[in-house]
Amino acid sequence: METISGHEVLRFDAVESTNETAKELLGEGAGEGTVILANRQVSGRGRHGRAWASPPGGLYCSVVLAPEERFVAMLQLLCGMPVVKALRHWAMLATLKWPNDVVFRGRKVGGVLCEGVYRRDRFWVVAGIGVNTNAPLDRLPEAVRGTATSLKSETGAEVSNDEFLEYMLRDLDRVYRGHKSGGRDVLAREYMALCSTIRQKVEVATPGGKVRGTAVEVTPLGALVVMDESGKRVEVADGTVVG
Ligand code: BT5
Repeated sequence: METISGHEVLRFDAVESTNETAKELLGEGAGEGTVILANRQVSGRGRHGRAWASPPGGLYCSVVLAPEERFVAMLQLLCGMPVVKALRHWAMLATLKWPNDVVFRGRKVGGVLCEGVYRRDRFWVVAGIGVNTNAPLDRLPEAVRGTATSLKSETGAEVSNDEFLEYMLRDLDRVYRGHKSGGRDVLAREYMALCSTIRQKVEVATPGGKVRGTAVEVTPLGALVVMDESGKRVEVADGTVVG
């Protein structure tokens, strides 16, 4: 056990999924700020039941947060910002693809899976973050390889996952504190500045069908606003940008 930037970091070699470990530990008394870190995941998860390939070399962590439930959608988006900031610090000009894919030249380098859970009579969010820092691309499944990249393959330099985590957690602290104290409008603007989906023509797959148009903004509650072909503003709360 040790502490990075005020967080308690619990380290594991292999877990099924750091999000699952975090949820188990929440049941056993873990609290806000606990970080679960693993060298690899046997069944790392993405959003909507998708998988997250987690070979050794990448960074796989989950952070326990305790936000107000009604602001969770925006918090999910904001959790991608520290990843982008850290990648930029290590010379990779990554951006966010709404909601929280981390991409570089159209290839995915990281992702965030936030899950809300009730434990010990209150609501928590487990923010799972995966980054291909030094993950060897040839260890990713073939279907993913063509659309993925890593910090190491783009910059040629191996980064210390501990240093990367520390940088990320420090920025997450800042974002999380701002979010809790009501600075959500400012953070939404900061998010938009890092988000390459804004001003793009997009096709968004949503639970209610496809939405096509131009992405114009992200609301302080985290929805993507798309101006469709007829000029109507459509707010998309949950979805995946497919084109
Ligand atoms: C995400 O889902 O991008 C969220 C990924 C979150 C992973 C972290 S790791 C720590 C924590 N514990 C977990 O179990 N999960 C979190 P989504 O937007 O659904 O993207 C998933 C898609 O990304 C897959 O369907 C693949 O196409 C692609 N993909 C999977 N593994 C990848 C990888 N390592 N690098 C790049 N792309 C990948």
